[in-house]
Amino acid sequence: MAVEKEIRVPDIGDFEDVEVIEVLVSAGDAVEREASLVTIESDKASMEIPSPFSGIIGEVAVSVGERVSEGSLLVRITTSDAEATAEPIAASGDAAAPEVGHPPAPNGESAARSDIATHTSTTKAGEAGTISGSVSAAQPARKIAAPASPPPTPAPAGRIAHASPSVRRFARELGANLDLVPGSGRKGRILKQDVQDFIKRALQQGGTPSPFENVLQVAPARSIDFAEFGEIEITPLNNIRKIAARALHRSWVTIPHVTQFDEADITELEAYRKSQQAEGEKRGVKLTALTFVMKAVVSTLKAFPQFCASLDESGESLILKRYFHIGIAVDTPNGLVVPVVRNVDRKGLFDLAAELAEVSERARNRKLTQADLSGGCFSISSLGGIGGTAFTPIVNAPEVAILGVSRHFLKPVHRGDQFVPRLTLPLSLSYDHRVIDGAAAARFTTKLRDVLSDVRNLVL
Ligand code: CAO
Repeated sequence: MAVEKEIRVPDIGDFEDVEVIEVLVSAGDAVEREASLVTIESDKASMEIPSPFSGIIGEVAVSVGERVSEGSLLVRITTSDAEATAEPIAASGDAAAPEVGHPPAPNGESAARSDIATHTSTTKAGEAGTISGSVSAAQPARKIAAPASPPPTPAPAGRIAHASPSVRRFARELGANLDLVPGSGRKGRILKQDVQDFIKRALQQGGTPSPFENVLQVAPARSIDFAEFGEIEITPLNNIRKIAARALHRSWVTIPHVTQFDEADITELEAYRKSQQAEGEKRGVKLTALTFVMKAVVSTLKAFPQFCASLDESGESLILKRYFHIGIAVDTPNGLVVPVVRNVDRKGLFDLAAELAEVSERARNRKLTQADLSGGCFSISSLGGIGGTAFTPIVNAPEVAILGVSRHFLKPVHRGDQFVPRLTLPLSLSYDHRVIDGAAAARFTTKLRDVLSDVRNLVL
């Protein structure tokens, strides 16, 4: 037999008179036990109140903006007898406020814990003061305290998605990146409807709504008959170019790039490099500036681990790598390839130079394997042997930064009361601004410049 029950705000600790920021159900909705009914938010925390029963919502007694305290009526629900007797809470019959201090139901407990774990781990900078958790009328609500040292970190760049745990869960299930979903709720809060609309729009655009794709709508390229304007020759692109083109295009449109420029004084480094030429000839290797740059990059990566990292697929976590495999862009007659030199931190300069020569030779002879091309942490693209003063390399995703090296030149540097010529190496660091702040990038190139300027850093 069906019975009507009232669901009220359970014990929410010290919170009183907190605002209802979302009502997640309407009259007539069929809800499962543990489904979230409303979200309430104080200045310290937001919480969802789940239903202790499954059933049909009869009346919703609160609306957004209303203030509630423990015992306030939220909804009336019609549930089956079996449901009502199976539920483990003290509230019974026409359920008044839940019993304070009632031992939690084991299932409810674990469900709530896993919920909290998920939501706190996905809470972002900028939301640091809002810790979300679920509370159940089946147990005294646990207060989810705000962090002891609160100051919410300002968003690194752009908007920070503000959404309740259930909306986050819903977005996660559908693969929608909340950072891209416009929020129509109060103060830009993202509602379930916003996620639904976002997915609908993405589907209408004919794509799969994955976190970083299909955010651009561009008109298709016009078909042009260039022969109308003069003589032409059509050369099909080889596979290397086609694969590189896809990867480069994807990185270019999905990664917000910024490039930081700097210059390193490599006068001493160059003198040392020249002093090692005879030794290099004996060993049959050419020690170019690039080998030193590789070592200097690793030493800088150790100081700035976020540059030796990748975003996970969801874009919600950063994977820091504790190994130092460096991709080197190699110019080949068939196009650009980026083989990876492994464990650069563990290799000496001559060994690295020999490996660099060997891997670039194989690249030019199309002898690289898939293993040679995978596992990189950070890439270097050196055009120093060719020319140019600076360029903006494209991040080699899923890496988060790439260093461009241009041709060194003699720069008059003012020292004491005169100008002295210093050999100067231009550096161009492109980085993924989702992961790396401009200040961190400037610190990175400053450190790199310092390491390169003092050759002892590289040879000791
Ligand atoms: N400034 C001035 N001279 C430089 C220099 C620099 N920054 N870097 C290298 N050189 C010199 C070298 O000392 C060498 O001089 P010598 O011939 O007099 O000995 C000459 O330039 C050629 O060097 P290299 O290119 O053979 O060797 P490398 O270690 O510097 O680079 C490799 C190796 C494989 C990275 C390079 O050959 C290459 O392919 N570069 C192109 C990378 C590329 O295409 N990047 C763009 C990708 S984005 O489109």
